[in-house]
Amino acid sequence: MTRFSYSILARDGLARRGVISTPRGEIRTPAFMPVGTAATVKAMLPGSVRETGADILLGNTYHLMLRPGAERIARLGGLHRFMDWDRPILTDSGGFQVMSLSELRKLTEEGVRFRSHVDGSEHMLTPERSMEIQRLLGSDIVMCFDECPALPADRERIVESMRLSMRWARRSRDAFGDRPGHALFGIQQGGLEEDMRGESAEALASIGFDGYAIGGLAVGEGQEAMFACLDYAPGQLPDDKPRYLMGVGKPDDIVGAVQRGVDMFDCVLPSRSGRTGQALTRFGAVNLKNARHRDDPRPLDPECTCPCCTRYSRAYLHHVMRSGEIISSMLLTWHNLHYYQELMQGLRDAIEAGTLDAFAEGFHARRAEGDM
Ligand code: PRF
Ligand code: ZN
Repeated sequence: MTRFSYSILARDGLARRGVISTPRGEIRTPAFMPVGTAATVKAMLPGSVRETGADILLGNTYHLMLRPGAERIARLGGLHRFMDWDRPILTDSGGFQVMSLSELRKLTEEGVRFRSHVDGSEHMLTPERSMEIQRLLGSDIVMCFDECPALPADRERIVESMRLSMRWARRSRDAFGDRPGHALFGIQQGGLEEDMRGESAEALASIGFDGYAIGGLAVGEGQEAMFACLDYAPGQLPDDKPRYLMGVGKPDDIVGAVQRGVDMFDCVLPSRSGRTGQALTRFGAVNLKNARHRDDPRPLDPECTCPCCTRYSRAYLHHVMRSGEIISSMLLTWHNLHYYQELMQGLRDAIEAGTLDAFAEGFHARRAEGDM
């Protein structure tokens, strides 16, 4: 059986072009993972998500444990079967979503007790329960149970929270056990404090994981502060394992993070903004609800090969968006995910060719020109 493995195929500066091998298929890195929170990438069939070029999806412990329940999904054959996606799935561990979505949270050494945002029922998540849920789902890449403080936060709060997350990382590792073909990723915390990021990286490396995430960023600090942290954080993590920047980000965040040595990303932006009429393109964001598109026969992006751009006019997209038609979400989500995957392919090709800086310059120049 294929074990979980990662190999670096090429480097350009700090950036890496690699491949993660799993029993469910390969993940080309740098990789973008579309978000399938509730066992669906909203408005897309799994086959369509694959057609955009996605190798792996992200699922959420928090949402699935509340509805329809991890044990139910396990009885129905696991998450891959349930949602009809047979390639790799990475699941987040729940702690981050508890903090942002649930009510009446109580954080202790043991874990976090909270009320469901769905029906108000009471639940407890611990590192052990999170590992069990992710096993029941059949996740290929399991994330450690961690805590992520919102920024700005006091240094003392950041330090205490990071150390708690490192104790939880140890418990996550112990509870996960040895599961060939499945991977467990540790999550670095430590806010914007370089020494705390360093302490966190050392704690994780000494436990030993199949990959390492950078958590606790994109939580209100802004791109400049995030990049300042990414100037050192990836380099503190083991070089020979994939590095995953959680919940990031906008296209320019991804380009900058790849240049700083990050290999994996996830973000709701392309799917969520598609549903609100925002298209992400080579020229930046385009709002299809804007009246300037009403009579425009041109495609959204004449160079894009997605079904939205090859078959429909801006006028049509404007009309279905304004009318609240379901196809508007389908088409714009398709385009946005296609754009993200094409960006990742461009980054991978540029790293292989040793032309990443020129690629990034061209990327920024086209966005500066703006929409046609
Ligand atoms: N931890 C976990 N999931 C996350 C984050 C984190 O810090 C973030 C922060 N951007 C997004 N998703 N477990
Ligand atoms: Zn398109």
